[in-house]
Amino acid sequence: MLAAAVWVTEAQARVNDLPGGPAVNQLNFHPPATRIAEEQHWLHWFMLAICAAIFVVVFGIMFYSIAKHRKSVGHKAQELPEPIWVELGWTIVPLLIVIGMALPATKVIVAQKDTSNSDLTIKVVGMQWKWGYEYLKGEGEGIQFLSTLDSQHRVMSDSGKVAPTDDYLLKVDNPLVVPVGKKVRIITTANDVIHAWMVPAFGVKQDAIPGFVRDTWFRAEKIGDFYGQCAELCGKEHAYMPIHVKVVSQEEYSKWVAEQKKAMAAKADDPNKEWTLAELKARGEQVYAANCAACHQANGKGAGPIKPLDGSAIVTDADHAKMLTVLLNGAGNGAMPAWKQLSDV
Ligand code: HEC
Ligand SMILES: [Cu+2]
Repeated sequence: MLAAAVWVTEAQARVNDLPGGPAVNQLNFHPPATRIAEEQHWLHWFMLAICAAIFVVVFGIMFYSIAKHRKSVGHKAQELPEPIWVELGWTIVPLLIVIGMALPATKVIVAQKDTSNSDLTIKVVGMQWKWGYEYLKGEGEGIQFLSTLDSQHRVMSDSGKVAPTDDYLLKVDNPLVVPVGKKVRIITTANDVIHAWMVPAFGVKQDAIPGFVRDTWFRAEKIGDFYGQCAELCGKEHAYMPIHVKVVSQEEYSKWVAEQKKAMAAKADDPNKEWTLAELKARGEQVYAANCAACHQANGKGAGPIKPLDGSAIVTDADHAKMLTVLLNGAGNGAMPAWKQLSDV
């Protein structure tokens, strides 16, 4: 009865399809949300059909011949003439098939690479282990933020007790917001190692390489939420850098930009401000909760190889330069990430 009860409650609390993300028992690609993704689907099935047809014909003839003309029923090996038309035939027909597949594929690849005339340009920076977004051009220019995995999801993953969650490990604090129907150029690069920015519903996957700049683009045709993940093995928390793109209407986008600008203006620190200790503490608590607590724990005690900050000789040292050096450059071969992106305050 206990087992049955567990089974029933588990059946009730099931994971459902995530629109714009993975589906339960998904076999095909994500439903496309851009023209490019649609073309990719078409190419995929087109080529699969050609390959399947060739497979059936070739193996059909082969197995038929093996079975029907086997030695044990009296067939003898035969010397065959090699007429030129056979040689030509089996050279030209495959060539035509290959060309027939390469032409439509090339058309799509060229379209995929055409990042000209974009309405919006966004720089995407891969970091161990989060994404940085910076709106470089178009409406929203100047907006800049980091996008990290929702801390609740990390707690679930760390504890191994995962409640059925449709967007498990795909939820972020700050999604990338873009307007529907606009051409968005994405410029990728990285801070530390190679990452890749991938959103399957858009048919987009682009490596983000330190010291290099690559680009790709998409024009979302549907309003909604779309999900992806880092697609280049980038270290132990590779699975914890999801991508969430929110496609909204033009009006909603303009509203979001206005709000974002206001929030940024409010957050911008007055360089002449004299900070009181209480203000600095409050500010530090926010920064700690958002960036450090995932590893060093909310109580600062750390865990395993993650050194405690509470009582640490480096933290309590009168010479703060030591602590700042760790903070700016990281430590333990990157186990403690570098935090150059934090503001001076
Ligand atoms: C990805 C996990 C991770 C995150 C996030 C993280 N740290 Fe660390 N931190 C570490 C590890 C691991 C060490 C130990 C490094 C070593 O081996 O020396 C460390 C060491 C430190 C030390 C040196 C402690 C000592 O006694 O040597 C300080 C200071 C520190 N971290 C501050 C921070 C602050 C402030 C933040 C947030 C802005 C932060 N860390 C975020 C993993 C992390
Ligand atoms: Cu990555």
